[in-house]
Amino acid sequence: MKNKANGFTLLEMMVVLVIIGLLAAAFVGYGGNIFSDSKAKAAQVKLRQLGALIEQYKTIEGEYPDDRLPKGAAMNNKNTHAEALFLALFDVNYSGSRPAEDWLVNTDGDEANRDLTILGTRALFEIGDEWGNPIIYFDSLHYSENNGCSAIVGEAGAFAAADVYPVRSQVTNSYYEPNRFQLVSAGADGEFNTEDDLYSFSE
Ligand SMILES: [Ca+2]
Ligand SMILES: [Ca+2]
Repeated sequence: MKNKANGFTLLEMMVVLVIIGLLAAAFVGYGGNIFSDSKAKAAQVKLRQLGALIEQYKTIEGEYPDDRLPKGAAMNNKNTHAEALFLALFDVNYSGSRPAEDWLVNTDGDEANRDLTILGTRALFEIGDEWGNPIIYFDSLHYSENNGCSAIVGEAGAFAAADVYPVRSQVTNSYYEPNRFQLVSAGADGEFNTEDDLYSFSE
């Protein structure tokens, strides 16, 4: 009897374990949400920072970066609108600020056929979002249903292509940022044209 009074019964142990399990599950769910929310916030901040670099480009060069690749520069027709922005900001003759080099990704793995940037490689990079997918850039001069970009997203070995277009308001049917530019990120799900996509013009 003495031993029993000092210990736990099996039932008491099970109740304690269940409570610990419930607390752990609640914490993981809550913590997980905080984590993905803060990553989405960081991604939105990155779009804003990249937008500021593009505005600086316009101040220096007198126009926004072209979202079309130089003729014959690329070996494929993927990620063109992301690569064109990269080429503009990393151009040898460009004197403004550039994105940090650790922002760069190359999800279609291509190379330019000549030296086009200040970098010591011909890798035709894209500027990547928080999840390593290319940020697609549209110059308002070329907004059109015909000016889409075939974007490559996904982890190594599981790449998928998606067609991305400049975005219109569903209310007015006119393009957002008609005199500036649009930046589009696939968001946390790594897929373009879904609800969690992020835009330079949204809050
Ligand atoms: Ca590329
Ligand atoms: Ca998405």
